[in-house]
Amino acid sequence: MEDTIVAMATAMGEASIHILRLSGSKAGNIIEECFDPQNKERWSLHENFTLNLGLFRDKDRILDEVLIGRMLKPSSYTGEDVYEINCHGGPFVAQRILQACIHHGARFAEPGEFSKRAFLNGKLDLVQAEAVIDLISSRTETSANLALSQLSGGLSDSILNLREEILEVLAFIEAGIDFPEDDVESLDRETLELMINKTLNKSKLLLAGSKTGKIIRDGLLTVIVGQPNVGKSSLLNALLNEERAIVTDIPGTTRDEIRESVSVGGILLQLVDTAGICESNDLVERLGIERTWNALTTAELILLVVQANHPLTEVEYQILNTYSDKVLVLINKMDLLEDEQKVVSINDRGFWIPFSVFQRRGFIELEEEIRKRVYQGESVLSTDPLLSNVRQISSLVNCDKALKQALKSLQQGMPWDILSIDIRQALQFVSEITGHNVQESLLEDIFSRFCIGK
Ligand SMILES: Nc1nc2c(ncn2[C@@H]2O[C@H](COP(=O)(O)OP(=O)(O)OP(=O)(O)O)[C@@H](O)[C@H]2O)c(=O)[nH]1
Ligand SMILES: [Mg+2]
Repeated sequence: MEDTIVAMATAMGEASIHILRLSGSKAGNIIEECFDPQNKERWSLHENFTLNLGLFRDKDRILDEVLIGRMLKPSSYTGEDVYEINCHGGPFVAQRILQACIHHGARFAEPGEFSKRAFLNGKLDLVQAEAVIDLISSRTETSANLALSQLSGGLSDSILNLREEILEVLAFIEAGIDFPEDDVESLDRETLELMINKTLNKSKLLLAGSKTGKIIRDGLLTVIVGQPNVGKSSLLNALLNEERAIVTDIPGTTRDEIRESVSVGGILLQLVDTAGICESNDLVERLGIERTWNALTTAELILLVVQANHPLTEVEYQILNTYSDKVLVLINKMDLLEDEQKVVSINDRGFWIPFSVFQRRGFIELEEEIRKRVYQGESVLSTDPLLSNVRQISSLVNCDKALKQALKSLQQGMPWDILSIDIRQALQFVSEITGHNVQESLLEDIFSRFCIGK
């Protein structure tokens, strides 16, 4: 019999209420021993999903007046009998109730143990369980929506669908293995090739969407770069809507990296403002510039700020040429131009936006361009079920590799039992995503990242 577990589900500290969660076969007994319901008659009906007012006591000592939610198996979150005790806020009251539950036979829950039980009891798969953590930690509306859509099972369905198709391929191969190689009709080979290609198309689509999903979940590492004094820190401040970085008309104002995150068009940008790139004899400034160059290599998006009334410099060309596919050029200080035709020419070496921090010009275009890049034109929709979790993506990559290997083996005329090895591997990898086939150590690893009480 599983232990009965208890934990605070709300964060410690003073609050209007705290919620404790109790789950397991003894949960009902513990509550019976500690709870005096106000409406005894209704309580004794054992109705599911009810809230009940009463006193919580440890033997003769009354600890608090509480509201108890009763959620009985199998329809509760964990699939076991669950009671949620809403007590008055304040860590002292909650601690006393927690201790009373322990005295009466519960034990402290490990981090994520409620969700782990939900998984083991088939209430959630791993995609949904990991969506729970993402939902709790999401910081933009888009990432919350993505986590919620994963929680509701849309993504799991797509993965299960792929798994079903791989199972069909395996069944087809295994039926073929029963016959000597020569008897296998070439028609069968063609059918098999079609079947494998169909699974590959599915995994390709899911992988394409996962690039967007990962950015929605983790944000886009965005480095603001340019020569001194072009308005990089002004841009950072404008995006953040606060005077975060020092702005002056003295070149070389920013010397160290400044990191902040902000949502632009629903996409979380992990912004890095950097020291302006130039030749410098100042040691501190030189070290700052070195950091700027390093930041460019890891950036997922580079906002190259250039000045409208200056021609492009060698350094700016260098950045454009080296990182062309991740650079977006903002031609700042357009307000200084008398004649807009004089805008610097950058010869189509990337996308550029006429910009002015002072006039708040170009911000909408910037937002649109970022969204366009993240959503890969419109080939990925924000409503698609997207993979976003690194673990899940890496399992899908491995599944995709195994499928490609199977296709190659087939085309090279390998015997079918060799093919079945590749397909079995693909099946193992796709099963890991939802948790159809996982090792205990992976589960421990996943659920230990949850908070206590979840
Ligand atoms: N006219 C005009 N001036 C601007 C604009 N944006 C910024 N500036 C001014 O340009 C000067 C430099 O701005 P910063 O934001 O400090 O420039 P920076 O690129 O961070 O400079 P460093 O940190 O020295 O590399 C300041 O005086 C700003 O007020 C703009 O859109 N138009
Ligand atoms: Mg600056």
